[in-house]
Amino acid sequence: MVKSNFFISTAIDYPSAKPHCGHLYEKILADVLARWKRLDGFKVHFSTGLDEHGLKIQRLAEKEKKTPKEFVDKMSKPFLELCKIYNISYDDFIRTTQKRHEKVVKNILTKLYKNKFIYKAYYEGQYCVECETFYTTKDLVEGKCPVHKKQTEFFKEEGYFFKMSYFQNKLISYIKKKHFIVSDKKRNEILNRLNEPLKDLSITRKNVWGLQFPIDSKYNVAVWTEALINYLTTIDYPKKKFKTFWPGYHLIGPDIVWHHTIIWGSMLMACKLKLPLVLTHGYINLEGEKMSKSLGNIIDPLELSKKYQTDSIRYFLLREIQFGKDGDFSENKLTEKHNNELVNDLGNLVSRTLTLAVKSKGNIRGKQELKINVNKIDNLMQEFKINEAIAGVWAFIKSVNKYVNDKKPWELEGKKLDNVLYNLLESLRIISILVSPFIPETAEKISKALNIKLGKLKDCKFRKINYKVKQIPHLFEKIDVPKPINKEKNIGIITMDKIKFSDWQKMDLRVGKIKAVKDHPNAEKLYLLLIDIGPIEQNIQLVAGLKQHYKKEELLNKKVIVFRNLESAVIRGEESAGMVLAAVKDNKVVLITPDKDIDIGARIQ
Ligand code: ME8
Repeated sequence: MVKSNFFISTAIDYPSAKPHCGHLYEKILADVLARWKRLDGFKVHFSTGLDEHGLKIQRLAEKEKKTPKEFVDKMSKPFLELCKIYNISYDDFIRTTQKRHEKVVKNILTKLYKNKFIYKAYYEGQYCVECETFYTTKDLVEGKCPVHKKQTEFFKEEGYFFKMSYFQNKLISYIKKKHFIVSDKKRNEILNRLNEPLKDLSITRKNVWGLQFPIDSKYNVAVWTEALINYLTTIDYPKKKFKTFWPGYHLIGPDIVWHHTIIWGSMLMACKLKLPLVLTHGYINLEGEKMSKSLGNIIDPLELSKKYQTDSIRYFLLREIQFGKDGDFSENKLTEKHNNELVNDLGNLVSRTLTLAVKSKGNIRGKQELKINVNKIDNLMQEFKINEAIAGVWAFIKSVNKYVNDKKPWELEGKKLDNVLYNLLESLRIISILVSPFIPETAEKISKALNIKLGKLKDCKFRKINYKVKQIPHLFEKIDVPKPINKEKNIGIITMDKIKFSDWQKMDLRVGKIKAVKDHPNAEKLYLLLIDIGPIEQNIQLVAGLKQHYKKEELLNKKVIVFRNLESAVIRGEESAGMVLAAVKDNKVVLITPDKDIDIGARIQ
């Protein structure tokens, strides 16, 4: 019997580059929530997919000399592969270039037009191509996009607008009264932004890759306006599936809450449709900075899956990071969780239980001696406290391991042994159900070893079962703790046959003085240094990764050693004509400064 219906969606990703661990994290979270609801007897619709229109895609396709459609067809592949490899149990993978989406977009926009919420006017503003979003000058941080820290572009054009401003008060009172934005922090952030007058939304673009605007064929629909409608496309709006599943939960990252609450909320209000629930997770960071294609600091989850079991990666992300909070990606922590909790706690329990059980003659009977509070775990899952729910399951696994140690079944025989085995096998059966949303492959392996079909939440009770157990290979193998990436190398001794004096002389190392320090316009961690290297060449520009180590004023007028004749390079759009020498220890960078008396331009000999 179906308990109720549950619709969960992820954001649809831009296929502008390969997926990264942030995309993976969102899909795993949604997958876990979908799987848990299925275990609980709900009818589930879980959608994920790709946001395939917009200027960003158009420009990337041009660069590769492909049509935008050819480009997204190619780029969709790793996203589909990601879902397959990581066992993302979606019911629908939507791509906004599919015909079915065009129909629903047309339906919704025509409705907005008929309800008199669309008009024509001029728009001018700063546009971030990375977020495909207009910003007011006030929103910009030091003149750049607040999310991507990139230079915005100025656009002015005539186009169509959606009367979003009309919904300002309705949105404020809805957000205050209803369970709409699940995170309190995000709810307050949005309410704060709504203290300022809400502007109308530009919903069309000219000559930009997108769906045709149904009201005026000279225009295309702006990518966000159309992308949000994917949530209705995936449930066949306005047909039966829509009636079954709407409204659902939108699981998204922190950077797109405004789009999903204010833009989407007002569009839905204008169509007289119910509003969904908006659920936000945190960022996956790398060394404290958001992992993102545009910042270029990504971990490729497809590469990662060649090194670690996907269940170990899923487990690490879910167990280590508190839902709603940011978390750092760390291979060391992943390995630690794998070795301690998957190999030692779960893997060993399964292997020692199966070893004992295969020797038994079957028809194992006993009395329940172990306890688990499934309701408590279920309540944690209802509150999206996924890491605490896993901790609850692991507390049970640890208690079963302790039970084995206390009972010493290898010293027992007959009914006493049967009793312990009964408790162990029933515990394993319940564990296989409870871990299945988090580590689905492992759960399947356990249930196959027990020779039973994976059960549902209602089956998490001790009962009488006739087991025909099979031994299986170890679920997890221990892995070595990865070596730190910045491990210092022992350079070794150089003999005169390996390096010639003339080689050393080829390096033009000079004393220079920093005359000016500016932020690199396109990179968060970099400075542009203007360095005086003496009367012959005078000032040269270098790009230096010193921002995390020095304030601008600490660098100004500092004497440094410049590696002058290193081939110059363009780093994120800025020329760098050499390098400054520095000593590095434990990720701390300290510039090598020559004695004050030495002249600028002097060569290091
Ligand atoms: O925003 N950690 O696409 P997108 C966690 N197409 N989540 C992250 C992340 C990180 N480091 N980086 C990105 C878009 N995300 C639009 C969505 S929906 C109608 C349109 C999350 O590819 C991000 O917050 O830039 C978003 O929820 C999802 O990945 C897709 O990001």
